[in-house]
Amino acid sequence: GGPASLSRFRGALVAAVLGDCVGGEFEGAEEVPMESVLQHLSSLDDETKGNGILEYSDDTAMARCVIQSLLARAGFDEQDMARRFAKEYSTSPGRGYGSGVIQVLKKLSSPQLNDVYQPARDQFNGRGSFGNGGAMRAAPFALAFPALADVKRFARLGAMLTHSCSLGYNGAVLQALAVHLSLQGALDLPQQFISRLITEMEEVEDDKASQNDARILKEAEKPFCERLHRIRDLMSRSKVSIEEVISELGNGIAALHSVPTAIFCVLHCLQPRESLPENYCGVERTIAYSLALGGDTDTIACMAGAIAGAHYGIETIPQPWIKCCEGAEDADMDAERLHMLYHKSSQVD
Ligand code: F2R
Ligand code: MG
Ligand code: MG
Repeated sequence: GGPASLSRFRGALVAAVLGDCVGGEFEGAEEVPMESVLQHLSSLDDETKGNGILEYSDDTAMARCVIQSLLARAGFDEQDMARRFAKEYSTSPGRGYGSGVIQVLKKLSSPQLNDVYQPARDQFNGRGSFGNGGAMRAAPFALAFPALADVKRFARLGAMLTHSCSLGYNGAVLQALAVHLSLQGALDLPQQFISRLITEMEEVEDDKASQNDARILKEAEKPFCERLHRIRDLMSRSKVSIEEVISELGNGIAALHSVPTAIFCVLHCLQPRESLPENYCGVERTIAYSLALGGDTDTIACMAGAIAGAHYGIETIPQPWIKCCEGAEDADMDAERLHMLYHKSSQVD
C-alpha cells in the first residue's frame, strides 16, 4: 500500500502482537540457536500439532491500553491512559511485567493520586526507570497522530506515565518515530531512514534532562544517537554476526539496549538472509532474526514487528501465525479504527 495505507496500519499492530506472543518462548534466554527459532515458528504453521494459543505479555497488554485510550479520547489523555494501565494490571497481573513497574501500576490505581506522573518519578530512588516498557507500547502513537511533532510529544508523555528517566522515554520516542517513518514508506531508502532518525534524535536528546541522565549513567552524550551511528556502521558491513549485534547494540531490558536493536533487526532483514528460509517474507524474517538474538526477545520482536509490519503491510503476514496469537485479531480491528482517527486528524490539520 501507499503511505499511511490501511494495510500498513494493520501490518504494524498485528506484527507487534505476533512478535510479543512468539517471542515469549525465548525471553531471557542467553543463546537461542536459529534452528530452535525456526522449529518454534514452523510449529505455528502446523495446525495438526494443536499448540493452542500463544498468550500475549505485558508488551501487548499495555499497548492495548494505549490504543483504547487514544481511540476513546480521540487523542492523548494522561488520566485516562493511566487509569487503563492500572485497571489492566489489577485484572491480569500475571502478564510478565517488569519488577519495578509493578509499583507504579499499583500506585496509579489509587483514587487519591493527584499527579499521574508522580509514581514514575519515584522509581529507582527518584532516578526513574530506563526499562523498555515505554518503548514496547509506543507504536500506537505513530498510528494515531499524523504530525511528527505530535508523535514525538505524545509518545514521550505516554512513556513518562511509567518511565521518567530520559533513557526510558527517549527510547519510546525513537520507537514511535521509526514506526511513523516506516508507515510513510521511508524504509524503501534504508540509508535515508537511519539518517532521518539520527537528525530527529539529535533534537530529542538535546535537552538538560537527557544530558544529565546520560552523564549520571555514564553513557555517551547522546546515547540513542550514538547507537544509531553504530547501526549505520553495522549496515555498511558485508557480514555481521549475532554476537557482534549483541555486543554493539545489546539485547537487554533497557530501552537503550533494545530499541536500536529492534531497528537494526528490521534493516538487516530488508533483504533475504542465508540463515533464514528463502520462502520467508520480510515480517517473518524480522521476527525470526529478533528471536535468534536471545535476551528480551518478546519485546525486541514486538518493536521490530511494529516497524516491519508498517513497511510490508498485512498481506505478507501468515494467517496461521495470526490465528494462534492471542490478541492478533483484535489488533487488526483496532488498526482500522486508528487508521480512521489518523486520517480524520490529517484532514483537520
Ligand atoms: N519483565 C519482563 N521479563 C522478566 C521475566 C518475566 C517472566 N517471563 C514472567 O512471566 O514473569 N518483561 C517485561 O519487562 C520489560 C519491560 O520492563 P519495564 O516496563 O520497563 O519495567 P521496569 O521495572 O520499569 O524496568 C525493567 C528493569 O530494568 C531495570 N531498571 C530500570 N530502570 C532502572 C534504574 N534507573 N536503575 C536500575 N535498574 C533499572 C530493573 O531491573 C527493572 O526491573 C519487557 O521486557 C517486558 O517484556
Ligand atoms: Mg513482555
Ligand atoms: Mg520483554
